[in-house]
Amino acid sequence: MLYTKRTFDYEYPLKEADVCLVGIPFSSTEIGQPVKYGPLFIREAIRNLMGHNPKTGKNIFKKYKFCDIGDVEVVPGSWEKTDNVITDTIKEIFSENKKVFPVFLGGEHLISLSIIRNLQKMKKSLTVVDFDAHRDLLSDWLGEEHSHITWAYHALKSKVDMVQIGCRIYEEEEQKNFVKFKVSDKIGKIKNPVYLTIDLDVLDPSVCPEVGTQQAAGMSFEELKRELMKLKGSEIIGMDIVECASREAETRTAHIAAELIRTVLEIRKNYAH
Ligand SMILES: [Mn+2]
Repeated sequence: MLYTKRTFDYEYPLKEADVCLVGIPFSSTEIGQPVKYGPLFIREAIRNLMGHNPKTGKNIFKKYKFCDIGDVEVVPGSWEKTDNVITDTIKEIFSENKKVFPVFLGGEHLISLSIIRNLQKMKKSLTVVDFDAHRDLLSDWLGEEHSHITWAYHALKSKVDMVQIGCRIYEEEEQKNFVKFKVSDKIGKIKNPVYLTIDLDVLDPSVCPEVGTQQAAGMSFEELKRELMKLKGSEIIGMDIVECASREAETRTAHIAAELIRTVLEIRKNYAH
């Protein structure tokens, strides 16, 4: 008998899993706090997560089969090489299991660009629902195209629809791009498959203090949950949680991240397996 501790009490092989965790500890274009330990400490918080939610009566650990495939081997300093590695990993995941729901743990927000481009190729139409204090809609930053504050601009150029919630500071160029690409700031009825990306800085720094770039006057946890509830009935095909800058275990930011994963898994349309 093996007595070992993993992220989930029981882990299924990827082939059989409903949900898989994928860490992407990329932290190379960050201006503020480094975020490379996000996956490590969010995993630690998931280990402490209770499955049963007394408010909803649901228990995600009974409903879903989980697996944790570990961290993608990122190439520090090279977005192009890291993008290739993420692309290969995503292809491999879906060739093993077409229906698995991937939960990506960042890492900086730029990782979402790679994920979105890959999902868009697979799905043809895709709506990205982006929770973030920032629009990330600059075309470049100091001459560099690929950055955690330009990813959304480049995602829009690959023809996805986008909804941005919680943005509270942006440059004039970002506002122009917001209008030009017809980004919405409300979650309405979404017919396309949805990819959800949550930058933890959407929450107020009093709720999530350890993030790449703090921004005052953010959402409360309850406000964010209410917005997420509007996705009930949408076909959410994957998600990420990015910009967790925790540097030790048991921080409130990592615990909030774990709780958000639970919230999304509870509201997914195909909850009842
Ligand atoms: Mn962001």
